[in-house]
Amino acid sequence: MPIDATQPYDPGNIFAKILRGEIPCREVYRDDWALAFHDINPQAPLHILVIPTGPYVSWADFSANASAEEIAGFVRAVGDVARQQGLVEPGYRLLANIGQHGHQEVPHLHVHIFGGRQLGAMLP
Ligand code: DGP
Repeated sequence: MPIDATQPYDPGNIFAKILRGEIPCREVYRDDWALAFHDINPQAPLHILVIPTGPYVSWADFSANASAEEIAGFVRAVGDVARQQGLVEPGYRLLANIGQHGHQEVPHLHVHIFGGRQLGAMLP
């Protein structure tokens, strides 16, 4: 079920539990600003989720309320993960589902990284 992205942050959400180490994940990257791990239901040969370490529901929440340092650190981490995974060439796709119309299911901001094969043209 897609979430209402205007809800207050729920510290019991599944990605908050992963951040706290209460639920395991296949981690590929962690720093002060971001955690990256393999998606449990991969839609491409490489499907990684990158989440900010801070408590942000959505892009609107993050962009309005995170510090410039958090935003820069998160954006840099997404690029670093793609680079570390060898995706810069031949390329990859970033996707963030936000709120009900975006079909966001987990109420902690996350960016999907898809790669490892030729992806199709993106349709809404
Ligand atoms: P969405 O909110 O629609 O952008 O997608 C959420 C993604 O999170 C979906 O691709 C599946 C993934 N996911 C959900 N629960 C878990 C989990 O417990 N572990 C991992 N690794 N991924 C999860």
